Amino acid sequence: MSTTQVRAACPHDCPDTCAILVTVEDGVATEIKGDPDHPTTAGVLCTKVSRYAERTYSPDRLLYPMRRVGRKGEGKFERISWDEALDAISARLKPLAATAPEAILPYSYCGTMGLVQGESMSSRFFNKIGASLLDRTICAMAGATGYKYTIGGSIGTDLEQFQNAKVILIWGGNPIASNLHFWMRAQEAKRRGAKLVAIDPYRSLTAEKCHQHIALMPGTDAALALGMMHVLIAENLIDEDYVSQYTLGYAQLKERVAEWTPARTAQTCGITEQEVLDLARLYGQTAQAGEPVAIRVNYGVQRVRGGGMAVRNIACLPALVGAWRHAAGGVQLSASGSFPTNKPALQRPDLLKKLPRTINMVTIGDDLLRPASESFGPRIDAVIVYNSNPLAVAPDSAKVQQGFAREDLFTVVLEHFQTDTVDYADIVLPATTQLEHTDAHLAYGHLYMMANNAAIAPMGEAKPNTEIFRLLAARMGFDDACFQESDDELAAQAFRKDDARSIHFDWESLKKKGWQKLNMPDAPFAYGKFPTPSGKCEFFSSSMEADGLDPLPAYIENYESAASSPDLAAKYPLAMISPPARNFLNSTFVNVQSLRGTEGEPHLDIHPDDAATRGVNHGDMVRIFNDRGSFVSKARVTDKARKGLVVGLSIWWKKLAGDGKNANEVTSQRLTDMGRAPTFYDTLVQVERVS
Ligand SMILES: Nc1nc2c(c(=O)[nH]1)N[C@H]1C(S)=C(S)[C@@H](COP(=O)(O)OP(=O)(O)OC[C@H]3O[C@@H](n4cnc5c(=O)[nH]c(N)nc54)[C@H](O)[C@@H]3O)O[C@H]1N2
Ligand SMILES: Nc1nc2c(c(=O)[nH]1)N[C@H]1C(S)=C(S)[C@@H](COP(=O)(O)OP(=O)(O)OC[C@H]3O[C@@H](n4cnc5c(=O)[nH]c(N)nc54)[C@H](O)[C@@H]3O)O[C@H]1N2
Ligand code: SF4
Ligand SMILES: [Mo]
Repeated sequence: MSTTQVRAACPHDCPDTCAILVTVEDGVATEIKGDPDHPTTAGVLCTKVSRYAERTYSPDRLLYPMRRVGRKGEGKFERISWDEALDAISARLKPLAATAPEAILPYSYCGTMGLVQGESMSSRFFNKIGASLLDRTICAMAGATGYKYTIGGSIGTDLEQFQNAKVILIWGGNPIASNLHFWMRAQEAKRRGAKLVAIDPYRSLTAEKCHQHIALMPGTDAALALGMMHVLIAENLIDEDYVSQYTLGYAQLKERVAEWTPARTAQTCGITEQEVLDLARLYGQTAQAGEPVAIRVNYGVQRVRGGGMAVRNIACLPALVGAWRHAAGGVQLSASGSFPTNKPALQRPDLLKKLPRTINMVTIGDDLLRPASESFGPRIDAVIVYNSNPLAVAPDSAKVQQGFAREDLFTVVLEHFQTDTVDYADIVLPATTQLEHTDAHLAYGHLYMMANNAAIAPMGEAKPNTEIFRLLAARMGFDDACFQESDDELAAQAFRKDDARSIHFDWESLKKKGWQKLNMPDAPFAYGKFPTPSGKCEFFSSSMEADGLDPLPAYIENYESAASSPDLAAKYPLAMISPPARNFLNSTFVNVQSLRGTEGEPHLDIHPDDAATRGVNHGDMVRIFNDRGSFVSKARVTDKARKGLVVGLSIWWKKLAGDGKNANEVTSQRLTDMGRAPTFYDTLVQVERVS
């Protein structure tokens, strides 16, 4: 028997990008564990990925190409050969490419975060065609944009420093579920005496384990940050020296936050004045005592109309109190901007003959239903989906479903499993999993470049995304040399070698070692040097002004709230959020029996008072609805959901839910204040018991 150990990296859309050791016995992956030597993984994988072998070897894997034989959505297919599949696809794409290339749309997101199996050969292929570009904004763009205006780029506190912080604000995140290796550091900080505060409308698994939980209403974080700044300034808890040397626009900020008294803040957020005062004092006084105060701000605050502004306001706090002076102070949103990736080399935008239109992945529902017009351009006639499951994850799902059900739409889906989206495909192509292909990774929660080696041979006739696009390129007659490059050749171009941070990047040695930390200072902004236009932390942003936004921190109400839309709130009085369930990763893993078994069935958490007025008892089936649609879940009557809020942990495969629907039936396609991002948690609903 031959036993080897292969170095891999977790491909999932999770900040932690764990280093993995795969034990392979006679060509079969028999054990998957966290690399004990990798500092952030520390030998620990989450429950989901510990089940990666179960997922890879699942009898439900798609193993060969298929062609639809039933109606769209029915999910009936017949096996065909790769040649037949590639011929069928090129036969449909060639005439479109010749006459209206923008009628072709790629639809992809982060099923894998790999730089190679994500957007490399695929982008080359679509650029060569001149297909519509996809605005990949479904997750992080609101916050990234607000953060960029303020700090200059997605760079922040290093994960490996958080255990030394004395105060950690966990703001709009549930790391026990979605950022486990940050939680491990926060726990260590707690053991060393740090105070942990969760800011979250829901008493999540994480909020439950923090010292304090501030349960504000969804979409009011920007106001809380303004109120904190008000108190910090009023009580002289700011670092005058840091502010004068390394920030821009303090005088205007001071004027702006003057109106955000604790009373107004408390009223806006649905919390008490004392909570506002205590939070600002804990943060400011600890900083003034010379101790590191840190913020982990996550995606929960961003999925509302003012999501960009919320992150911007929060990102102002560390500069105000001089927290950046400490390696363990500051704020982490995403580390992705620390990585000097070489995307132009991977994706080859130079292959574009002219700049095509851009379709926002968030509005795919409306856009699939839009006719050709002067302003829109050609109707979308072909969609190639990979690394994504739009039928389950995109908002306003009824529209998405209606769009993909169009008989005249040609849909190709590259997948591991027969997802909700696959059910609407004309041609299905089987893709390899991370155990079966090569990739290079960055991380958005730590600072290591990562390598993934293929551990086992592809299952059935599955092929890596890269190989599928290579074959399609050949079928289309694209003979540019870039369509010949191997996955190793692609991976070798993943990071720039002319950047001080990744100057030591070498693919062959990264493959052997598995991981390599970037060259970065421990405290990135201890002496200012923010990558903003002014080089300072910008309380006042001329770039925002130029982009038609308020240049100062502000509060932007939700589209849907009692304050902003009282008529709507009269019909639909409950705010609904649908954050990640612990055992799923977006809609990935929902079909893994053991993990779905742990989640049980779709639930809706509802406060006892809100349940009582609706005659809803614990365990009742309830219908959650608004003008966009409805779905059914089992009610859990619990004060984990604050009053006025309901929580449906997500993202369920529709077909694995009792009523064939999920939370995105009621979410909207409206976009955020900046970054063109979704507003999943800016949703009002009503709830009723169903018999
Ligand atoms: N297990 C698991 N891990 C995941 C994912 C997953 O699906 N499952 N998804 C991955 C992806 S794609 C992403 S983007 C990240 C997401 O990472 P996080 O942003 O950390 O997501 P959550 O863990 O849901 O934490 C969001 C929290 O924000 C709260 N929240 C909702 N609305 C608001 C609000 O308006 N204000 C505040 N302050 N809080 C609010 C929710 O109640 C929830 O507890 O996680 C990644 N990791
Ligand atoms: N209601 C609600 N909706 C949400 C969210 C929410 O919190 N609430 N969160 C939003 C967020 S943050 C995000 S990031 C999006 C996530 O949306 P998506 O990125 O679409 O994430 P997944 O649902 O995990 O779908 C990824 C798919 O890619 C497939 N895949 C994985 N690896 C490969 C590969 O190598 N090749 C191919 N061809 N396929 C592969 C997986 O099998 C899976 O079906 O959802 C968003 N939708
Ligand atoms: S999903 Fe996140 S925590 Fe789990 S193994 Fe992957 S990177 Fe690590
Ligand atoms: Mo995400």
